[in-house]
Amino acid sequence: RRMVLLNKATEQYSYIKTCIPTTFSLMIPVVDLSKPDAKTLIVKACEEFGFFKVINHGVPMEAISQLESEAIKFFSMPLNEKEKAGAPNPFGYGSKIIGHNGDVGWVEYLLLKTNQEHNFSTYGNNPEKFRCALNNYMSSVRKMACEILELMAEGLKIQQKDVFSKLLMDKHSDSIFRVNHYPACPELAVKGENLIGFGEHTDPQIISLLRSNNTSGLQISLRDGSWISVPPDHKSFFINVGDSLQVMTNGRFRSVRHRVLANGIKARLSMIYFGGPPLSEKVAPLPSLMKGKESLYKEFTWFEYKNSTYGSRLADNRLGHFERI
Ligand code: GA4
Repeated sequence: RRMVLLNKATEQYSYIKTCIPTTFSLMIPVVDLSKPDAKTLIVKACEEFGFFKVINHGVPMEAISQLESEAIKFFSMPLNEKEKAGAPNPFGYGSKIIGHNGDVGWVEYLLLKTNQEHNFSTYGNNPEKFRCALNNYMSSVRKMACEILELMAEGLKIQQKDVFSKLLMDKHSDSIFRVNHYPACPELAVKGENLIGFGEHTDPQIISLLRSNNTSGLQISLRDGSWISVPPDHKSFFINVGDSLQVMTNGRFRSVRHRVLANGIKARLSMIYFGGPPLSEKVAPLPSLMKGKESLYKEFTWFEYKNSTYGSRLADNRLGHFERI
């Protein structure tokens, strides 16, 4: 009887059969931001994986744990309380449904704009505390994002150090913040299958900075299409190259395909800062990186790319549409 109920609860999600337990990869690049070789390692990691882990990131553990505890409090409220935050169209609380085109996952989440005041009065029991924790965390993570983007510019030998970072610093920067909660799903262990928490995709923005608790689940796809599990590390940040950065580097950096599998034993909580350009910004290869070569991409603004993104399915190859043949 119990199994039947549980099956009902998860049948609408896509199961994928992979080997359990997943093997953790030891090949994920680690960049120590306090070391002089950081810029070289970042460029190498962005070319090979579009993904790396950052230590000595400068975000105070205090800011991280404060936001984490506010998020845990929020997600532990009854559904009707959480729904008071409003539906995620595009900013608010969402459960199971991702985007507007039929994607679902074993996840609930909060989506927010980073440079716009939200009506926080509906966020949990102490909205002011939540708002402070969020603002504090976001400004610290944006600072790290800019440091990393400046190291990238240096590593790519671009004269203008702030070519990328200025887009995140712009007051019209279209950056997003997301908190994902993947509840533990105990029947998975019984069935010996995996359940998709967040389906495979690439991030459309420039750069994404992810921090999670110590629960596994994140996987990245390698160039050969194989998936590797990222060992969780609650003290570090994981950085993704987004589609826009792939375009700005004319394909030299790769936006990484990634996904999250639900965990049978522990809940996973992740918070991600998606650094995006202003809507009116042209997303195009930097002239100094073309070296006489043609752009691999058609011209588009972030507004145009974002529009096409929101009309797509999670797993779609969104850049394909903008490639020059
Ligand atoms: C993936 C990256 C970010 O989480 C996000 C996601 C967005 C959403 O959840 O609303 C999208 C997804 C993301 C790409 C394709 C579309 C839009 C869900 C979806 C099916 C906030 C973003 O910017 O793009």
